[in-house]
Order: sequence, then structure tokens, then C-alpha cells
Amino acid sequence: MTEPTTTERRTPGSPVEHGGRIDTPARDALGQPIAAVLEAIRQRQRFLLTSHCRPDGDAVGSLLALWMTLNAMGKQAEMQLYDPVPVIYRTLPAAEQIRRCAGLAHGFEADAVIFLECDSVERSRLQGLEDTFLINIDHHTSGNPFASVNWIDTRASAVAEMVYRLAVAAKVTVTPAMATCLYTALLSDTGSFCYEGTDAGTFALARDLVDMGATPARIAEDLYFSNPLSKMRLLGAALTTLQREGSVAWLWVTHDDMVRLGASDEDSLGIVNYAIGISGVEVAVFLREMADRRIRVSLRSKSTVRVTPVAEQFGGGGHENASGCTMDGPIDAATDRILDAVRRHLHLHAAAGEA
Ligand SMILES: [Mn+2]
Repeated sequence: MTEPTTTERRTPGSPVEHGGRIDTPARDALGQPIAAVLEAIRQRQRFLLTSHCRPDGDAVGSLLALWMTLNAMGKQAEMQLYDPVPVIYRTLPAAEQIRRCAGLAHGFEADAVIFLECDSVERSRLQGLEDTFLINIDHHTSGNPFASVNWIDTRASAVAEMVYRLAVAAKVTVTPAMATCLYTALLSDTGSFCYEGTDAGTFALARDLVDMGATPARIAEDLYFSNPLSKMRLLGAALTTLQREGSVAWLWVTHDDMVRLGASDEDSLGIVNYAIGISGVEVAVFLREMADRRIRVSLRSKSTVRVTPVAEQFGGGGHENASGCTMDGPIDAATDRILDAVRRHLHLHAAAGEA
């Protein structure tokens, strides 16, 4: 249930910047230090690299940069993801090397599997990996030491930051291709440097990556100015449904809208941000009717309002300010149910604030 755009993980005061370089972090309470990951990699030769289902920019960009790092270390590595790489990330260097593997991890005898930002093996949706040596690299607060080696740093603004540190620690030269992948990951996972937790360390990393060959204008063009027309038309349809009640705003699209406009599921990503972008709105809800008539719900919130508990009520999850769940249709009934849950949650939040 990892939502494509995520937020907030870093606590103030970290990481430390030394002369324009991101410092290697100290041991994190949840796992082992970077040195343990590096040692585990050095001792092995063949690696399967993966990340979560419905991959976002951080998952894809970091996966590619990690693959390049391992190649530079003289290792054999293969990238496999359960879901397809989103179209906007398919122009990233080596993106065509990522195999889509919907089910059993296939045909590659790995000495170890490296998971990027997964809180469990299941999060990758790849099966048949349980008997392999597992390495877990994660920056989410939901991070969980499920693997043989776990490096979890909730202060990192993207898992890209951790991959970058790993490359530096391994003394691998960061090429322009790697820098491009990592910058793309950082840009998308910080919401274009907008989200809570973006600090001097984030910009120090961005500066390093630009020094190493990432070109911000070109990457921004690929990410933000290369939308298919169908995405804009779908956004138009969604905005005609926009409603607001106090600090809650919501909007939706039906499956008929999707078909009529020739829109793909990917075209619906980010629509919720237009609702949370309204002044005074603290929670935004976007509902999309899927082909099977079930409803995919995206939730966004501002500041200290957490939407994860709302998503969890319906079997979903995600991040504090960006979560999602899937509900039964029809769409008007789902809208009523999710708005009820949001109102109750805001009520509790307000009561807790007053207490
Ligand atoms: Mn991430």
C-alpha cells in the first residue's frame, strides 16, 4: 500500500554535512549500520534487487543506482519488480533492464536478495525468496528488521540517500547515470523538495548529485512536463467533481471516465494533490473506480494530521501524510464511508490537540 508520493521521515538535525558531502550515519536503533550491508555484499557474488509493488520514483531510481553500484563492485545483479515501471521513469538509464516479475522471482540463482524500502518480503510481492540471504535497506518509519541484515535509517529523505551513501562507502565512482537516477528518486520522494523533513541535508545531497552529473532541468522535464494528454483530461474530469466541507476536500473519477478519456491507472496518480492544495484543507480524498468496480482511495493530509489510521480501517496503509486503501463500490457509498471515517478521525485529532 505504499503510496506513490510520500513524505516526512527525517527528524531535525540530521544527516550531517561535511564539506558538501553527506556523512555516513551512525547505527540506527532498528538495524545494523551501513558497514554490515557492505560486508554482506562483499562476501557474495550474485544479487537479486527488488523494491515494493506499485513502485514510485524512489523505488525505481534507487533500484537502478544500486544495480549500477553492484556492477561497479564487480558483482552480478538483476532487478525484478512485481509491477511495471511507471511510464515517466522508463527513460531513466538502464530502466529497460528491470524485469517485471509478477509472482515467483524467476530464473536467477541469487546469493542474496536486496530489498529497497520494503517492510517485509510480501511488500515486494515476489515469492520464493524466503530461503535466500536477505538484505533490507529502508527509510520508512514503518521499517521492520525482517531480513538477515537490516539497515533502516528513518532520517534519510529517500532510500536514494542511503544508496548514495552505500556507493560512497564502497568507493564506487558515482557516474552521471547513477546521479540522474538518484536525483530523480530524491526529487520525487521529497515532493520536489516540498515535504516536511526537507532540510539542508537534502539539498547537500542534491548538490552532490548535480556535481556528479545530474541535470535538474532535464530531470524535471521528464518528471513534470512529459504528461500524456489523457492524464490532463482525467484531471479535468476529476476537478469537476471537487467538493469541500470544512477542512476536508474530495474528488473522484469513475471507470467510465477512465475508458472515455483513454486514461490509464497511472494517469490518476497525483490527482489527490490538487485537493490537498486548497488553503485550509487538511485532509484530501481521491476515489477511483477500478475495472472490477472496487474503489481505490488515496488520502493526503497536512502537518500533524495522520491519515494512516483512516486507511488502516479499510485494510490499507502508507505514510502519515500519504496513505491509501481499497474499498468495495459503488463509488457514492464508498465516498460516504471514507468521509465518515475522515470526519471521525479529524474530530479525535482536534480533541487530542485540545487535551
Ligand atoms: Mn522512498
